[in-house]
Amino acid sequence: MAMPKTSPARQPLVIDSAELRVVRLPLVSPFTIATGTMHEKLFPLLTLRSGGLEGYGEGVMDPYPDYLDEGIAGGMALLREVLLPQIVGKSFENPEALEPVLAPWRGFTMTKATIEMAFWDLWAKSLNLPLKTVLGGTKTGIDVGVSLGINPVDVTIDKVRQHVDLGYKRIKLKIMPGHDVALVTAVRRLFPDVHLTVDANSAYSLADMDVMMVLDEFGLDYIEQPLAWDDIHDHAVLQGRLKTAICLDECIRSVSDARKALASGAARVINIKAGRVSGHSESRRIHDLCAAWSCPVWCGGMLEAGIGRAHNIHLSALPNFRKPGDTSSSSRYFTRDIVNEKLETVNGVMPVPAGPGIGVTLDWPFLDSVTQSSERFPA
Ligand code: OSB
Ligand code: MG
Repeated sequence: MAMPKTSPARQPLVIDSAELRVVRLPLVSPFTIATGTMHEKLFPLLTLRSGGLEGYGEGVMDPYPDYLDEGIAGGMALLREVLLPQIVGKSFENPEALEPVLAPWRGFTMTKATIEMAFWDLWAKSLNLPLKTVLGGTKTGIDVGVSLGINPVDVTIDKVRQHVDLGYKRIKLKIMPGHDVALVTAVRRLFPDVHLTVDANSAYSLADMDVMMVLDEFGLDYIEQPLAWDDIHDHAVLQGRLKTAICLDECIRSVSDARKALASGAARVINIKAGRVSGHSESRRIHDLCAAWSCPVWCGGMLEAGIGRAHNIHLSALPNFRKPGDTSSSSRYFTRDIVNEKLETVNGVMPVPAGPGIGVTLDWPFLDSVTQSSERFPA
């Protein structure tokens, strides 16, 4: 794969200042997964400024550590007290040059991604190139599916029909114990040929082998993260018994996790969320490792607003993103988004925003109206 491992050298970019907000957006409808229900989207939004340019990053951590062991409060503290004071006023030649600032700290991969991705946007803008181009991607549109939250079976069936009719390229059903086999049976009966997957968000254990063996018979493209969020070993045991591929999400937070998963046979597909794996540089390393293992990847989502969504779209332009991602139309999540550009799919294809960096601009007056707190660096 002809992809630069180190980004081209250029004039160092000085980070003049930063602005860190917490933003609250209502969701069009509540989103239920095995770990709970989200009614609104609360997220950190970071702006890095250099000369006349701005780079944006959106944190994907939830208020509390229910998806992974990272929450907004802890991430904000690390950004405020440690990371932002270390980068504001300093210059960095390329995104890799940021890594020494981030690497000493254990975990906090979502917090690190917030800074790292904002810097990639800023850096691509300083080169006057689209983010996808500096990442090594060439697609002009990306295939996407939808992730349907847990609802009564009849409601889910209506949603499947609606999204199949809109041309979405894959349907992912959220499942949990007691809401699995009957749901998939009903959907498969009505949509025998649809590209179908399930996502359990770590709700099962090896003691649920009976359910897993039944799920193995539906021709699913993959079963996403059925077992514990931090247990690659048990997924290897399960994958050894299934015909259906396992796709890991929560278990993969670094290229080292991906190496362990591939080497142990714990997954045959990997979900990359840049916001979960410390940002674009690590995403690209996972992407390349998976390509070497002939393992397809796809880009997951965390109900991102326009900044995170635009980052995901650009990342998905890389060649080994070979399965439809979760980056569906913004209007499925929000009545009004924080960016001016519409991020909407046409027939299951999301156009990659043109222009430098992530190619979207903030709707500042609306953003101000949904900002819960704001801090500046230097103060
Ligand atoms: O497991 O992929 C997941 C949303 C929140 C937390 C975890 C997950 C999800 C989704 C929705 O599946 C993806 C999206 O539509 O952004
Ligand atoms: Mg998932």
